Amino acid sequence: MEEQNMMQRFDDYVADNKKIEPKDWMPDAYRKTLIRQISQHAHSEIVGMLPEGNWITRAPSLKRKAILLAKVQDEAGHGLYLYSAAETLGVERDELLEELHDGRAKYSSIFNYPTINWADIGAIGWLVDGAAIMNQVPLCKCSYGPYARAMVRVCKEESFHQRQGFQIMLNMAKGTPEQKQMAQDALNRWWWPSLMMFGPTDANSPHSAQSMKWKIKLFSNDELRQRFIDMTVPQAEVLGLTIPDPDLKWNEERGHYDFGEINWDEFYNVIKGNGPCNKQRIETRRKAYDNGAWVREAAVAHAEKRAARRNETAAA
Ligand code: BYC
Repeated sequence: MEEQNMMQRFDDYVADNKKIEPKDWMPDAYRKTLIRQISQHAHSEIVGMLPEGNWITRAPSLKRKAILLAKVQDEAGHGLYLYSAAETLGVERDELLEELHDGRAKYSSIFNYPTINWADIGAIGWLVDGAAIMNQVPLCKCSYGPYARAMVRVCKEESFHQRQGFQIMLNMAKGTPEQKQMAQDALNRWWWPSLMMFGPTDANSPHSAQSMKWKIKLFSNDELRQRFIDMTVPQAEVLGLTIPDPDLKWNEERGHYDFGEINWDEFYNVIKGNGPCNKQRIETRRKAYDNGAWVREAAVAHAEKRAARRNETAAA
């Protein structure tokens, strides 16, 4: 009976768009889904630092270096807010990182592609952060309070990231013919993987229906993908670049762009661990974790010393 009442209260909260908070009762499956999604999101942020971090030392000017450094630091910050939000659900950060390191937890497919030249940094900011914003703005209104609140700041920072990427693309697209060609080549390589970021089609998305009932997801994978395409095509026109999809066409009746078939075999292959950079990404994260052990130990020792000192002062 008690459980039934709690379930009723939970359902009413979700229906009324009230936030579920860490100490509120919640169904086990809701908690598990949130831990899965928030931790995968956190992993995506910290793995997402790697393709761009690769270009900090090679950015073409001091100004670009400073901007890129700030962006990559922002992604680390996003990871921290998200791991903290996951911890409110009763998991330990170390457990989550272990799952990333041993391949049990996923992270966004997009970060398994290489950044081979400077235009890729523009394409990531423009397309990858653009897709991230499209997916994450609705999460600011999701039903779980700590996740929703973390997303507010993340989204503000992502919109700065998107603009810096677009500006790199604009500079290159309006530059020399070689620079324009580099920008086009980056668009060719990042377009389809960016569309895959939204996840499988609704018909093939096992978690969507339940997550939408719980208002963790407010829009489906296909809805958000379509919105992203509709927003991005006019931006490519401003850049004077061509989206690498011969089937892309405005559909007056639908009021949306029609687009070509996504290569789902490629998507599933990448999320199974067989993309161009999966092994390298996990290896780099593992090394970073191991090399950072002394920092974590020092921080704990420092906190213990301070607590002991506080106790001594209080006892005196
Ligand atoms: N890559 O039933 P579905 C960023 C998995 S960070 C890998 O639709 P769901 C940024 C999915 O996890 C970007 N895996 O699932 C950072 C599930 O697998 P499991 C990250 C994917 O959860 C730094 C299975 O496929 N954003 O933008 O309802 C620099 C079935 O899918 C992908 C977030 O994490 C994928 N693309 O919907 C710059 C946002 N897609 O768990 C930028 C929060 C699906 O059953 N997450 N899978 O083994 C979400 O909104 C949702 O989790 C998703 C997937 C839309 C991604």
